[in-house]
Amino acid sequence: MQKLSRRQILKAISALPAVSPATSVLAQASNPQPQEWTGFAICDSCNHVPSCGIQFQAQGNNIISIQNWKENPRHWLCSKGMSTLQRLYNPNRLLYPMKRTAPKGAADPGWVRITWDEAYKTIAANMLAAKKKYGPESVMFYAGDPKEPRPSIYRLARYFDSPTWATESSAACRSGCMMAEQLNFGQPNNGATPTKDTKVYMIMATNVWAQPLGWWEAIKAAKARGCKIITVDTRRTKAAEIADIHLAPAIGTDAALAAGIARVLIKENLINKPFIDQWTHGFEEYAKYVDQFTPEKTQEITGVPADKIVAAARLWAQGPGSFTLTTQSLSHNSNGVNNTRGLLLLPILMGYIDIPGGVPFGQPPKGLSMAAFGLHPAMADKKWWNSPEVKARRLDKDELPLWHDLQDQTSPNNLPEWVRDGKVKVFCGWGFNVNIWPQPDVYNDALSKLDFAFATDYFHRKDSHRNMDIILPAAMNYERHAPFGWYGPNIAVRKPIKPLGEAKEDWRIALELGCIVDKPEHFFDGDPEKALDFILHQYEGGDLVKFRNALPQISRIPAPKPGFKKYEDGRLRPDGKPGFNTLSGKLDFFSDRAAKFGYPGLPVYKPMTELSKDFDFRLMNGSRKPYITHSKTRTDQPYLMEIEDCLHVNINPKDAEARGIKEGDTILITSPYGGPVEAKAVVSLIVPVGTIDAQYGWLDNQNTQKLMNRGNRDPLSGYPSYFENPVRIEKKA
Ligand SMILES: Nc1nc2c(c(=O)[nH]1)N[C@H]1C(S)=C(S)[C@@H](COP(=O)(O)OP(=O)(O)OC[C@H]3O[C@@H](n4cnc5c(=O)[nH]c(N)nc54)[C@H](O)[C@@H]3O)O[C@H]1N2
Ligand SMILES: Nc1nc2c(c(=O)[nH]1)N[C@H]1C(S)=C(S)[C@@H](COP(=O)(O)OP(=O)(O)OC[C@H]3O[C@@H](n4cnc5c(=O)[nH]c(N)nc54)[C@H](O)[C@@H]3O)O[C@H]1N2
Ligand SMILES: [Mo]
Repeated sequence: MQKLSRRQILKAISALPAVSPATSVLAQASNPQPQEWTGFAICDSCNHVPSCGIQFQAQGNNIISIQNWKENPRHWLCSKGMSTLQRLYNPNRLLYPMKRTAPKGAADPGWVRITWDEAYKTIAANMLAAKKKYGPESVMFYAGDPKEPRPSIYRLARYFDSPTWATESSAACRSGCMMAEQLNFGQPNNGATPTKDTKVYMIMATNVWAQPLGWWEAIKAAKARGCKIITVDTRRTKAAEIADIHLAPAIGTDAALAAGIARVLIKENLINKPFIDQWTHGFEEYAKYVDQFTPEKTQEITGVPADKIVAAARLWAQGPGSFTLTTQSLSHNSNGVNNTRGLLLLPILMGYIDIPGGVPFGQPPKGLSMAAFGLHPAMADKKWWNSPEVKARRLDKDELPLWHDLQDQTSPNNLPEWVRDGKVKVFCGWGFNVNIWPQPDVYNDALSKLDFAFATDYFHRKDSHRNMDIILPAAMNYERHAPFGWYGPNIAVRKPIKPLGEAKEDWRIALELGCIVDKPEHFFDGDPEKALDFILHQYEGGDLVKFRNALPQISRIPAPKPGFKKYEDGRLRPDGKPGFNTLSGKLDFFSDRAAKFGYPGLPVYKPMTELSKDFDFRLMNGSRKPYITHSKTRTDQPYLMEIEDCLHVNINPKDAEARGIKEGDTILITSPYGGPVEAKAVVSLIVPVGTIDAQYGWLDNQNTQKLMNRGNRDPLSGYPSYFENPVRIEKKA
């Protein structure tokens, strides 16, 4: 894609009708000035769903300014949110459907503009042909990190009768941690911000810069109230610096660290034995397992000093305690799910479960699921997804049996093998980024061998779209109705502008396609507003128009009353029995579900790939920065490029000195699997000796995904081990 300077962007923005002074004078002569009005949108720059509210001023269909939507529970805008107007009015936007005219493999696909009618007809014909010839499973539906389109694609896949539905969350992201939560707690639970009753708080590998800004304010306020903080993070981040105790385990050693802390708690009789006896399963086995993790042995494995392990255990016992685990990185190593499970046993050992100041078990309004951003069972038809007949047709059934059991999204990490074996023939993508994967060329090669592929996106992406047959222009956050923002029982509906060019909302694209390949009555006649209204009407008083008329106020839908110890009276289980939603009905130290599929029942420690003489550094490939999101906030929002315009890698001062590397030097990173990748060195204490960290999402000779071992995955989740890579570094001559 063409690179744009900030000046070029500003020039292009000012050339848009009604923003340019020259046009507006002309317009005034013939037409009255377009009316000014206030609109409401939801930011999607980091996809920390549900995301932050934006209020904007528009004149006619042009947005002239944005500001915080102060009635929205999430109303702090960060640098990424602030620069979304540059993305909206970026002259490189994809605004029309395009089809390729050159064969796959050609250097230039030869994109030409087509009508929506031609695009839909071609796509539908290919989907239906593959369904008839190879079965519905051969048509794969995929959504990238964009969470917002997902409910409509779920529905499309369901009525198309294809369970081959995957997302970036089934390839990577947080569902690995969520699996750990499901195994220990029986349901997703990534903790909560500390309340006034919280005496000790554990930040588990969660990056401040990856959180909505309000989270950090809550941590600072808790600290000021006297709440003690323990941060478990390999790097010395802001969250580590605010901590009373910072535990910095080597990558992928958290199960050992947790076992070491658990051993101290048990030996010093600090655990909550009555709670454990009544509400947990497998404690005796876990206690026996952790006995080998003496503070000294735990130090040897994790690098965390033995006295800090003991001090952390004693501090943790001074609860009530709670935690945040919104991280993805903890689950992105070859023992990721078990490392996460290990840490998640610490609140269970103390009985900090659903008590004031402890770990709440939230009860969202019935049916609303955080993971899918407003996805409602009535919209998704969860019964269909979870039926044995549909589950049996999943392509990941034998590869990842535990994942398959717990999740309704298919893991797509074996896409190349499925294409090779003729299992997938057509690819339908919304916001698809081939560079989320280790060795992206392997995936691109597979895409080139499909019968047909299309993707919707804000921009044309040279890597991801190289093997697409059609690309479709997606409307941006300011231009769409769907989905609504959801914050507990609070619902934020939008008041958008009309899409620029011929862009369409993702929901509209999925629903309109559904009308063609299936029946309009299943797809709200292709209208996203009707779909939203349908979801809202599942609740007493829910109504799209009513909620929109109430803006800027946020509307509320009925939700269960909050309360504590919900496990005592059956509020956590669908069958209404006391306990938790695991196979044992209790909180699981030992997971019968994991054991049922041949995995260890306990969250065991397993060593990471060893470093060697030739590859003597560990590369953490993907730590978040405040102004970068994945692959997308580069030339899309050029203001952010001014802050950082190429791949930067942190290196510890000791390592830098030993290698004669200075701040700003160009370094080359090589692994057994690829490289060299070029980066600028930042000499910083944020990383420990022997470890460097990078962002992913930079392209070409800065693309760190080429350094990864595609075969090294967590056997429970199938997730790639983004944070575990042995590499070599050298200063570029
Ligand atoms: N090495 C390494 N790899 C990783 C990770 C890591 O930490 N390290 N993290 C993993 C994680 S957690 C994630 S979430 C993924 C990132 O997931 P990706 O899927 O790479 O996410 P993005 O780069 O945000 O977006 C992908 C594409 O969607 C387009 N897009 C954005 N919003 C929309 C929309 O609303 N509609 C449409 N149609 N298109 C849209 C963007 O323009 C972009 O081309 O990467 C994973 N890969
Ligand atoms: N600005 C910004 N915000 C984002 C995103 C973005 O790209 N940019 N992406 C969004 C998405 S999709 C996601 S999934 C989240 C990700 O959010 P996070 O996972 O919180 O962010 P990361 O920086 O990848 O990792 C968090 C921390 O884990 C530590 N860590 C890594 N490996 C280990 C380990 O093995 N053990 C321990 N103890 N610590 C470890 C890292 O040092 C890092 O500080 O952020 C979301 N928010
Ligand atoms: Mo993610």
